[in-house]
Amino acid sequence: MKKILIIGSTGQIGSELVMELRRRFGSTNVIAGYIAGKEPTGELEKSGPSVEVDVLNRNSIEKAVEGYQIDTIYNLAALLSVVAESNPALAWKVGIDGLWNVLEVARNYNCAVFTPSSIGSFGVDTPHDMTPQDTIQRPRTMYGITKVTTELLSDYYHTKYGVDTRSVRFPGIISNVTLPGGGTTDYAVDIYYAAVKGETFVCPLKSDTFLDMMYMPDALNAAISLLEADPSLLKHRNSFNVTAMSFTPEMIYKAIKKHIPDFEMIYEVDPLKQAIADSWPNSMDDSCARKEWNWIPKYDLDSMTVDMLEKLRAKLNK
Ligand code: AKB
Repeated sequence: MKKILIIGSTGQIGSELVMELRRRFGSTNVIAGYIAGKEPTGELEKSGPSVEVDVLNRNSIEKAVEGYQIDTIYNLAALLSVVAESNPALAWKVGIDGLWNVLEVARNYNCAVFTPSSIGSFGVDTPHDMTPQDTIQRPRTMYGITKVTTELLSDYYHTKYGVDTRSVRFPGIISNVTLPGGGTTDYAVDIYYAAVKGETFVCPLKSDTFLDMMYMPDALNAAISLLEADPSLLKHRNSFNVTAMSFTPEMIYKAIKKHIPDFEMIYEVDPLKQAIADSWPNSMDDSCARKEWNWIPKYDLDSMTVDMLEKLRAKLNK
């Protein structure tokens, strides 16, 4: 049976990934790693073991891996794109020094490692429509620079030391459980909260800005399926394009308005977010993931909207 450590378990992806892994692999086999001040609470805390792990402290990773006999690490410690631009030094430290610590421990203890990359690993010179799996990656944001480095370093540890590293380039992820913090694609989560609360949504991106997106159940499935995939079928490792839908603010607004006809949205474009979004793909080609490990998303914009509105109404008592 697998023994899995999730580093960054209380973040947007981590909080739901822990629960899904516990459902699939058994509660005691999935250890929620957290940093001081971000301890698990509620179901996350009650449903299984947790341990303090700081990616910047190699000993803490080693102690957890040794203590729980871990064979698989999901390394989710990172700053999102907008926050990374306001603190590039910290983004590098957590994203790359932290990854180096994780990879060293993985090399010594023979662990598989999943570290997500992002659509942020692409840049203005990348072909924006149906962005190919293997193409030019010259991001100009610190977030993007750390993501490209993540991909390269993870591949390096695989080819040089045989560490089983695997990764996907996540698009914007939409969920109704834990809010993202400081990303360019956060608007696509915030818009649902505003709609359910009956508020006018102030959109920080231009109406025609296309970005790839994915509903959380598909994102969790991508992370888990890739680590379960037969390694002999993987021609790529770090990192696979994966997407489920591509839409603009106007399109998501209209999808919500079908269910909440009074919903209103206005635009106040944030220049930093817009510049970041303009440098990212409009849509990615994820055919390699589909071919090499049978990646198939379940949700599109309309089915996600139905589920998001239902879950948020229950959560916010609306
Ligand atoms: C962000 O907007 O920073 C993230 C991402 C797409 O990587 N959600």
